[in-house]
Amino acid sequence: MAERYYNYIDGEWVDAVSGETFENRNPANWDEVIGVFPSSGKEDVYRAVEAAKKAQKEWASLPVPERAKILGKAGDIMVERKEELAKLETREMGKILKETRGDVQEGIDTLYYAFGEGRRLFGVTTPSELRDKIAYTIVKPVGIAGLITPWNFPMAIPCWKMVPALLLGNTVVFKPASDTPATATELVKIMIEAGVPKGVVNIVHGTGSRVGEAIISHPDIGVISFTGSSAIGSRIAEVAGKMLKKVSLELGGKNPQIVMDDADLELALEGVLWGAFGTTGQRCTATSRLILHEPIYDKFIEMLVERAKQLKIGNGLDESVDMGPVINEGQMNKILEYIEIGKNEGAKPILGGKRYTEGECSKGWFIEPTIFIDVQPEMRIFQEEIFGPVLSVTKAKDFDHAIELANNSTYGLSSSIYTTDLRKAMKAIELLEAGITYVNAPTIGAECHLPFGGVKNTGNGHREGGKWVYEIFGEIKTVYVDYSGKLQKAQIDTDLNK
Ligand code: UN1
Repeated sequence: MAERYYNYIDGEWVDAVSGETFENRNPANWDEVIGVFPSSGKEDVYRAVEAAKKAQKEWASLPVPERAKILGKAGDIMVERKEELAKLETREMGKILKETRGDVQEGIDTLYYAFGEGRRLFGVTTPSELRDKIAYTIVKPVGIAGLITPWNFPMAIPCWKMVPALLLGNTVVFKPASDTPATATELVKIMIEAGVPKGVVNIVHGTGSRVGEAIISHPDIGVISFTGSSAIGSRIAEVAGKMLKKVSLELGGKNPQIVMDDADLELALEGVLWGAFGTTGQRCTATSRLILHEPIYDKFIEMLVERAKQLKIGNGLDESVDMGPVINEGQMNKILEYIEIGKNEGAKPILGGKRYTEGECSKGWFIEPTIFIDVQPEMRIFQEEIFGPVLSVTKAKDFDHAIELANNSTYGLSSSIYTTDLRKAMKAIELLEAGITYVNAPTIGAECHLPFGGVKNTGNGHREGGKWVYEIFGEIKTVYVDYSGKLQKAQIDTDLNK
């Protein structure tokens, strides 16, 4: 029997008002049902918002270090449960255990970061232009945060959002991806066990079109944080923007790795294998474009194919496997469609390209690591996010051309250059249009205490991670204290031109 899961609203585990449910299955073995979840609608979201509203003032009135203590405790619980959570995550999402352990670890790191930040949350103190007056800033919560999270990092990304939201004193209505609702539920259970009071964290399961829409259009939700596709992000910006909510969007990527002829080719090879085929290519930071300097083009492709064809595909619970399935049948078909598009556009497929159905893999949604060479910038497989194990390789005449190719994208999340020439590395850092640039490292692997986000259509200017995420979930209050005992007129009493 599959486990039965519920929404958590106002401190109670409850079904959807409609009583409808949906199943969540293992992408490596579609026969295995992980759990049955409430398929919620607008009325469930409205109940969750009501609960979040009721709980918010009390929660915000706690001293920040008190809230931080609860988050630190959640970190301790997650440490204890790390292995079990990683296994659940691999079963529901497919990526290999090594990676799901990393995903849970990122959740832990985010919780411990918040634990420390609870005793900082520094503002600015600055002299006033007037005598006997002081000016400084404090940060207040927005109120209720609506969190809509993707399936590719089922623990880390919900933590990136929920943890800072809570630390600042917001209450939360959380809609996880319907492909990974079990891991999300475990996060909520951990928060409860750590001592988060009722109504502070509410989880509502269901589809984007019903639950997501209800969240983004609810007038009482003041801030929306979303990670997912640019198409949905743009829809959220439209609805929430019109209602003047704060909106943070972390969207698509088409991340390039450049390899120059002076690079350590072995290192660059390890980098691209990890960047392109780690998480089965399903990261918004995944390396989906490889830009090779002409003199090493043929040699590097040979090295790459040799290694990529050895990647072991299979169930992520098997420690010897390198690459798990893609998330569901729909995604698999979309990726296979892109592979057809690439062939029709005239790119040359040199590895993979097919669904993989050997042995047990016939029960799941597996795709071979796929490499196209001779990819031109006008092709769709160069421009569009595929979100699967498909790498497009393009030749660059020289350094300037490599940068030009890398920047030929509507996205700008991550980027990477492999070179041993300091001048080229520094120039690339300056010129690459991306929120993140790695030097001699792959495009994936952001650390939770640094800003995470991108330029162009990758987002709307916000950064998650570190202290920067606190700008999303906080409202800054500027405080002026005048202790002169008289009316002082800024800009008038201080006119320096007088
Ligand atoms: C994402 O795919 O949405 O830097 C985020 C990385 C991960 C985050 C990916 N830590 O690859």
